[in-house]
Amino acid sequence: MQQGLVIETQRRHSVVQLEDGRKISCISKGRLLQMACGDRVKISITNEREGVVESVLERQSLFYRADAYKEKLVAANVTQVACIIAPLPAYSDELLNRWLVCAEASNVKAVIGLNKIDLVEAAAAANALAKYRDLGYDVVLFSAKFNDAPMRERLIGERSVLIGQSGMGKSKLLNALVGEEAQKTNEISVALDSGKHTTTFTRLFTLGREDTWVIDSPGMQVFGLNHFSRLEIERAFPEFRASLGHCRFRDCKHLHEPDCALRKLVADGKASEERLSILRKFCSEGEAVPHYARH
Ligand SMILES: Nc1nc2c(ncn2[C@@H]2O[C@H](COP(=O)(O)OP(=O)(O)OP(=O)(O)O)[C@@H](O)[C@H]2O)c(=O)[nH]1
Ligand SMILES: [Mg+2]
Ligand SMILES: [Zn+2]
Repeated sequence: MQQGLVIETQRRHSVVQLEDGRKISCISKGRLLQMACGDRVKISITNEREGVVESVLERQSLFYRADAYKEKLVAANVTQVACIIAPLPAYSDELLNRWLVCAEASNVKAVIGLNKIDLVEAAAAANALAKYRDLGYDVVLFSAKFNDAPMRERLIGERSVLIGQSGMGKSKLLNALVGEEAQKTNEISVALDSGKHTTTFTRLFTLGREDTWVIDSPGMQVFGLNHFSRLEIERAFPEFRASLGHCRFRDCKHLHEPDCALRKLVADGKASEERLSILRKFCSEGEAVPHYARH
C-alpha cells in the first residue's frame, strides 16, 4: 500500500501522484468512496501505471456542492477558494454568493478575482464588486492575458481552488501561473458571450513549491448548498452573524415576523436587502428536502 496525492479527478477515475513523483491512474475501490483533487489517499498498485484507491486520509477541508440527490466533491485540503469572475461572459452574482457561503461554511478563506480587466466592460464590473469589499472580502482585479501578478500574489503559499462559470478564464490564469499551456482554453466563448465548458476535469498544479497548489476546475452553472443546515448558512453571512439569535422568534425565517434582528439591520442601512434575500433563498432551498449524507 502506498500513499499519494490526488492530482486529477474525473468521475470515478483519478490520477494519484506518489511520493517518488510517479503518476498512477486509479479507480476508487467502491462507489461510495469519493475523492477530490487535493486528497491524500492510500492506494494499492496494480501495475506500473495503474492502481486502486483504497481509502482517503483525513481531510483538513472539503469544498463541495450538493443538491437533493447527489454530492459533487470539488477540492480537498484547500486553504482558499478563488472565485474567478469576469465582465464577459457576464457572471452570475448569485453563484458568486453561493461560493462565498460555501467557503465560509467550510472554514476556507475566499478571495474574489475579477479577470479580464483589460476589457472596457471591466470598470462597471469592478464597481459592482465594491459591496463585497465592504463585507470584508479580498477583491482582486487582474488580467490572465496581460497581468496575472495581482492574483499570483494571493495564491503563493496557499492551497487554492479556482472556481467559476465557464469562460471566466480559470485555465488561462492557470497557464499564466505555470508558464505553459498546461490547460486548454477556449478562444470562442468570449465572442459568443457564453461558456463553452472547455475544461472537463479537475486538476491540481503546484507552483514550483510544495506549499502552493492551484486547482483548475470545470466551469459550473449550478452549486447546491444542501449539505449545510439553516444555521450554518446564516452564519456564513458575515454581516448578519452578530445578529443571529436576536430575533424575537427562535425559528424566525426573517420574512415578516415582528422584531426580526436581521431585517432591522437592513432597515438601519447596515446590511443590504439583496443579501438578506439571498440568505432567505439559500436557507429555504435546504429545507425543501431532507439533508443528505451530512459529513
Ligand atoms: N481579454 C481577455 N480575455 C481573457 C482573459 N483571460 C481569459 N480570457 C479569454 O476567456 C476565454 C475563456 O478562458 P478559459 O481560460 O478557457 O476559461 P475557463 O474559465 O477555464 O472556462 P471553462 O474551462 O469552460 O470553465 C478564452 O477565450 C480566453 O482567451 C483576459 O485576461 N483578458
Ligand atoms: Mg477551463
Ligand atoms: Zn429574523
